[in-house]
Amino acid sequence: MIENIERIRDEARSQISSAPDPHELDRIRVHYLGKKGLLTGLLHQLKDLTPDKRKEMGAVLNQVKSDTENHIDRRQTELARIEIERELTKTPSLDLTLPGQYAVHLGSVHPVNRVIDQCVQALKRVGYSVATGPEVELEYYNFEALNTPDDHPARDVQDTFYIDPPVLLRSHTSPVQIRTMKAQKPPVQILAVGKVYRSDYDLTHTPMFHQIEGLMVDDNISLADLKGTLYYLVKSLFGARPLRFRPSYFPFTEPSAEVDMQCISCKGNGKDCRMCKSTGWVEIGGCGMVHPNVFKAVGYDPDVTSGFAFGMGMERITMLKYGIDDLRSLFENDHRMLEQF
Ligand code: 2U9
Repeated sequence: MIENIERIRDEARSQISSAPDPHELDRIRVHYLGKKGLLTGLLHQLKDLTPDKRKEMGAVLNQVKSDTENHIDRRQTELARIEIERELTKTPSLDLTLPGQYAVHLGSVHPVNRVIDQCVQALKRVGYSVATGPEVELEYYNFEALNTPDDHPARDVQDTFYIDPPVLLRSHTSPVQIRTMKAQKPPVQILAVGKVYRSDYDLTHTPMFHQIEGLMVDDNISLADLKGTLYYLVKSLFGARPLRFRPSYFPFTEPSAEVDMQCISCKGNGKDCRMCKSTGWVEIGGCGMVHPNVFKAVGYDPDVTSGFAFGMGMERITMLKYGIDDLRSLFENDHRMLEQF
């Protein structure tokens, strides 16, 4: 029996050492050590031996079995290493010059943010700094401190999103200026930039849009300062353009005006012009001198302090600047549209 064991051991060793892959190695393991394997078969034959012989042969057989298992483990590790080495030395292992499988869409600044950045940069150059405030506001800062009476239509639930009165979503960025003025004395020269919310949805209105508002407060601030600032801002966005100030009404400014810019598409002649509906002018925002009641609400003396304010909707300015005629395209985030900017 011993010769038989040694022959099987040597044969197993040689086969294990030359096993070319893990699959073949497994086949060899089953052949010798499996339930019906050669070494397992010899173990079963032990029962036919005398007790002394069974003990002796049993010890030899167990040693051979354990040696064979160890041999298989070592060959398995070796084959795994050979496989890794083969992968690493493949030429070329990884061709970095191959084109990717998918087109990579690079992000870009949204056109609305681009225009906001342009406004902010232009106005920072003439002394403004950006102030911020909450989008979830109180009626007091959004309306009351801005001289907007209780029965003003803007306060209606039809126009303003109330969360739980007096808590609402700000309908303009003006509460930022109220908070800033309450916290500091004149002079004040700030921009309030950000999202505002109005219950309005049609082809030209969205329930959320972006505003930029400017406020300049000091002694002797005049309507001429306001006009000069707006001419400057328009020049930096569109190039020098004629402006038109149409008298208007806002609760927080007096006098108040709506601001029109000569149409950049038809240059003001209005001929078959879609941009200005053939009027020669496009509305770009509103403005005015800060109402004395607003100064009183923030603790400034309206007899010594004066100031101007203006406001613009950024989606509208973006559409004018880039000739976009569908407001919805600014909200769809379609790559084909955004990649053009
Ligand atoms: C304070 C005092 C006055 C900001 C102003 C406008 C006129 C205006 C509109 C433009 C288009 C809103 O986005 S829009 O619909 N804005 O017409 N905004 S004056 O006046 C202020 C602001 C803050 C303390």
